[in-house]
Amino acid sequence: MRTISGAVRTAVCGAALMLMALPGVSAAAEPGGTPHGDHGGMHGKAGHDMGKGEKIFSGKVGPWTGEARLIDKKVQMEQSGVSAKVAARFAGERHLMLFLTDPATGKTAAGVAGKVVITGPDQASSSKATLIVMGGHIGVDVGMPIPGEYMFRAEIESGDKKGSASFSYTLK
Ligand SMILES: [Cu+2]
Repeated sequence: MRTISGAVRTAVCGAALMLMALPGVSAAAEPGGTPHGDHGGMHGKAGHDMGKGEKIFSGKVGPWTGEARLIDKKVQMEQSGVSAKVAARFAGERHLMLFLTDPATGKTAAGVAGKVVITGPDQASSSKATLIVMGGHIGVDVGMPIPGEYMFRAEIESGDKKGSASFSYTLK
């Protein structure tokens, strides 16, 4: 069974999908049907922006205004039209997105980087993942295989600016 330590592994996958999101790199270049190949669509124009998924946090993150959203990847895959078999591979996986804006300009904060520590319902397991820059947000795939409360602590920095936010999500 997958544990939330999977978040570390999927962070690597996030780096791969960043490359895939580059213009000129078509989804056809990916081996079809692999979970990683399916990621491409998620960061395409059609999806994956503010407003997607479920808002699980909004508020100040140091000098920035932040919003965190969680996407159920299995649901998103089902909606994208892939086969039920492919979608089923994403069961228990969520995509965490953190949107940071500069409150003075309302624009997306540039050059932010960060990490997030996720503690699962059993308290014993926690993992730290790097938040990858993905267009208008930073994010990472998170394994959330069992129901219960997950705690997130995000540490964000950009140059000499720093901020952190803690929030939780109860998976039913
Ligand atoms: Cu993302």
